[in-house]
Amino acid sequence: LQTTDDSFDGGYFEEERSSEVVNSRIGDAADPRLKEVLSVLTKHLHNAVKEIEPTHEEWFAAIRFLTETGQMCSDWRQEYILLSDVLGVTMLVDAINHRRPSGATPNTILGPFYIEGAPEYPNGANICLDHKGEPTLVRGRVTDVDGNPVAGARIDVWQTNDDGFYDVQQKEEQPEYNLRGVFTSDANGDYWFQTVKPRFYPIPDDGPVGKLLGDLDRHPNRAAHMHFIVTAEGYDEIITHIFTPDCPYLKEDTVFGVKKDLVAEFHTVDDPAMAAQYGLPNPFLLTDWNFVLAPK
Ligand code: MBD
Ligand code: FE
Repeated sequence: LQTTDDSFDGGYFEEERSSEVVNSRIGDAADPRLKEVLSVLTKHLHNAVKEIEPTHEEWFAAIRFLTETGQMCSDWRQEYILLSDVLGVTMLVDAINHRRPSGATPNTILGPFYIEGAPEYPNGANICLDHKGEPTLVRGRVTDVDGNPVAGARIDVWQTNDDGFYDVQQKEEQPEYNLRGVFTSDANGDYWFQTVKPRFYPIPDDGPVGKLLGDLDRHPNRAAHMHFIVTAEGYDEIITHIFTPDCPYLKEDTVFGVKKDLVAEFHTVDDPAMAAQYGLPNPFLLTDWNFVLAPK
């Protein structure tokens, strides 16, 4: 066997061309997209290792971190999504996939706390079932990019309670489906509901990703937000948030989810007649918020 022959290519490991050696093993029957993905990943991973020059111990620590990240740290959560979130990759993937026409409501991060099957309510209902926090009326219109109302849009909303926890994080303390609900825009495209002003809170930081943030001297806080998924027949699904304008973490959201166009206003309204009309205490907070849907 003439293994020193120049025509024998790709077989031997050489530091200088290490990723090429690895990538040359990919066979003709491989799916072309998989081949592209793995070739690029291998190239950049090898370049990173060449730049970092890890010791064996450091490389093993990296593998241990990734292994821990994949363990279930509660009955429903492992931490790869959170890792992607805090490294900004989730927002980058979203940006690449949702370059919407200007004027349409931008997307932001979905997060780990969405659950399907929240109660469907008539407009005006109060999603805050534990009665803690500052009462807030959220109201607005769903339109297309030309400003025409979109009737029958489905508005799925969820947020933390006034202590900064989602219902699923506190199954003992909070009523089921606390601060979750599904509303439908009326014939004019209008929707409205009652909730409480969201507060900033730390992403779950008891696992490997929280430890990494600590080691990096990064805080774990998300800017205060309300989540929405807005869908309507024929339009691009919107997965988004609204943010409060006065949150100290607005400019340093730990998962990079804040966009300028998603910061709402929360006005104090002192108007007994309006409060009575909506069944709110007086005074209350008012957030006017429209959703603009782009065609599919
Ligand atoms: C959240 O509530 C959230 O919205 C995201 C994106 C990540 C962690 C917790
Ligand atoms: Fe969230």
